[in-house]
Amino acid sequence: MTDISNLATCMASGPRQPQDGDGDSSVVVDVKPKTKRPPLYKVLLLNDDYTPMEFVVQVLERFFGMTHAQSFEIMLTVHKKGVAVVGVFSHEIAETKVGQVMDFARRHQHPLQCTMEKE
Ligand code: TYC
Repeated sequence: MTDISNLATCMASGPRQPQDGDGDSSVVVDVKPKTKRPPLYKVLLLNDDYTPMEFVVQVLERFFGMTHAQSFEIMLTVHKKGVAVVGVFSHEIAETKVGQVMDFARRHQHPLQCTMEKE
């Protein structure tokens, strides 16, 4: 990083420093940018033998904003492969989605499982 906006000037002084006439010496050092993108989390839906397909489709429509056709497609992927990523979110949003799905499934007495993992 050599952008001038990312440089810091350190003032040093002492008997053995090279002099620039004003009694101090200056050293320009590179400073790392400190902004980092927040980590993202995949929300996963897991297959089971008991949750009705239409319930899973409803979950995907309701909590992940998918159309009926998209929801049906993802539901079938989970049914056939065992698991699918249904969205990628910040930690807080992913946690909220997982909680909403688990709560909705529990209230309807279905064993549907939803988890999250760091991308
Ligand atoms: N395997 C379920 C059935 O045959 C359907 C299902 C799909 C369940 C996706 C969970 O995440 C799931 N009724």
